[in-house]
Amino acid sequence: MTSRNESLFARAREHIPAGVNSPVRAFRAVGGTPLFFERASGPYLWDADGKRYIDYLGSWGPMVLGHTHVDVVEAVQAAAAKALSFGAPTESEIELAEAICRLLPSVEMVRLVSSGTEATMSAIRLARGHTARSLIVKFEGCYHGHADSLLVKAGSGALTFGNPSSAGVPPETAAHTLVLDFNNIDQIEKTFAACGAQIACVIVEPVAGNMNLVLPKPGFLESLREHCTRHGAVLIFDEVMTGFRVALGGAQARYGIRPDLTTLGKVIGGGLPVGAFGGKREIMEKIAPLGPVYQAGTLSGNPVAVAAGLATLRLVEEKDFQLKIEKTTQSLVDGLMAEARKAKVIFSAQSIGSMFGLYFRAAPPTSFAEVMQCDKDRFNKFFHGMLARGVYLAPSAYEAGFVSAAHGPTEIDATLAAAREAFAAL
Ligand code: KE4
Repeated sequence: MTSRNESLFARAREHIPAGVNSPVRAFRAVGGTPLFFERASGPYLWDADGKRYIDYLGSWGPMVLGHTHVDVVEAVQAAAAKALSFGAPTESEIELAEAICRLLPSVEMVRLVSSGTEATMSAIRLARGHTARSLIVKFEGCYHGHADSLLVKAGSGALTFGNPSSAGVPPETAAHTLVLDFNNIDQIEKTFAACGAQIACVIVEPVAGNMNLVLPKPGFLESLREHCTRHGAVLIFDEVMTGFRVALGGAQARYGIRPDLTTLGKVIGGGLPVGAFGGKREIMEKIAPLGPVYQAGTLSGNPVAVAAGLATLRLVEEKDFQLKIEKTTQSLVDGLMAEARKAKVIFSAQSIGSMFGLYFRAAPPTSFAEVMQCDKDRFNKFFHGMLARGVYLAPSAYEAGFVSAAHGPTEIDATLAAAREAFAAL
């Protein structure tokens, strides 16, 4: 009998490319039929066939509180009852800007947009306008959204489908993007020595989450800060995923590095479309209409989306929020490694804040090359083994996983029970 997921997928493919509005949702890397979800609550999702799953995707990061948190839903309902959109300034946008600047001291001024891609695209243009330079530096396997300049050896869906450098990006555009190896300090030194005076910016995921989870090696982020300062290049921390996830103040607080610009998304919208870019006042004042770098958006700072973001940040900054969610995430990772050991499966895992990485490799990878050594086929089998047992992981071996504040011992125990069987079946 055809499940509703299967019939919806067939219908979706009629009018939506591959049946999805974002490639990595299509299950093409892991195989099988993507689940169509109908509702969510706390740590749980229910699909079109009414089956319940423990959710470790959290909409790719935004749902740090868990789904449909009452405070967020009520804030959205109240905002929507007053207006859906003005296309004009509102007090709530000031409140969100003030919250971001308070929680991220490196951010003195911030502009709200509607996605992480808009945030990084705008930050890159701002860095180029501020420095009057064209070259940008990114790292292989890092994903910063789908702006042309950044779809060069990108991570996430681009990596998942083996087309890290997208078609449609003119060679002359890609030529301005230098791609280095994440965690390779020697390459940073050589690149800046060779063309430091032409580099507008370095954009980095301070903790990489789009080639699976890869942590920065000691000295890596420090080296970026030192070389950008010395050569007058803008250091952009893309914290769309890590912001309010790896620490309340983001990876920049955890690692004690002060970037010049920061990009945000996901959590600051609480599930609704909000992105942001911000940083040093002297740079941000180059943005139109104050300065010559143009950037705009019809729904930037949308009152309903901002209400969801504000309600989320209020809870995220509550005392012990980060500590509790970090402990839950660590217990998941420790438990999974214990189950893999019992099943004699070559597996490793790690977490930082409420992000985690699972690897069918003896030790967590520290570079893109080491990520490529992970056994992708085994991940895919494990993914489906967990899905069949009611646990929803990211449908790609090149994505990080996420725990929410709504996950507790019940969910962790159920997940480990499912993993015990899924490891045994590999
Ligand atoms: P969006 O345009 O998707 O809101 O943000 C782009 C982006 C920028 N920077 C980082 C570090 C990101 O992780 C992302 C988006 N993340 C992916 C998942 N790894 C979004 C999922 C998808 O593409 O559907």
